[in-house]
Amino acid sequence: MNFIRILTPDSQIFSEVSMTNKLNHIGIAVRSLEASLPFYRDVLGMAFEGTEEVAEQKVRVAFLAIGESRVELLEATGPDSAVAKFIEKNGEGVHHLAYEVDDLGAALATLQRQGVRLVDETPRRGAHGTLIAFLHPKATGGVLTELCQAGDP
Ligand code: CMX
Repeated sequence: MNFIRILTPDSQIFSEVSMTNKLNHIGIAVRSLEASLPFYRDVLGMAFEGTEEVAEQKVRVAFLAIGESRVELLEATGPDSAVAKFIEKNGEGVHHLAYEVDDLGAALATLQRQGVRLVDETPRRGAHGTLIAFLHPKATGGVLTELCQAGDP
């Protein structure tokens, strides 16, 4: 369990359980996995871990390891995919940041108590058997934020 120290406006310090201490991955929206992969794998030299379709999210993803984190390339599988809409509006680029949590259900309950606007109020299935949930970018300073809980090994 991780603890953080919080300094309140009246300078009182207290500890609270921190929700995460790890950036799990950076999601990057791309038009084509095949076209984008060579830059990350061959130019930057990241370890390519494979591709997977996440039907529930209407994306095909490719993971590349970078230290303890990953880059997740996201390709839409249909015009109604969130990634297709994002690319139509913004072009290719950084789509979301994903932080790892131990207990996603508990994390979502905490955020709801704090009034944080969620896209997903309950965990959904992500890549690699993970459980995932998104926080709305309007609640996070414009950065689409994902929380993810590791799947069974
Ligand atoms: N980052 C930051 N802002 C974003 C965003 C993103 N990735 N996607 C949308 N937005 C912003 C839009 O720019 C728009 O802002 P304005 O109102 O200021 O123009 C606002 O959010 C609403 O966007 P929209 O295009 O009208 O789209 P929707 O409201 O229909 O959906 C969102 C937005 C975030 C709720 C939706 O994209 C979503 O549910 N995302 C989570 C699921 C997802 O992204 N899945 C793909 C990845 C899956 C994976 O990693 O496995």
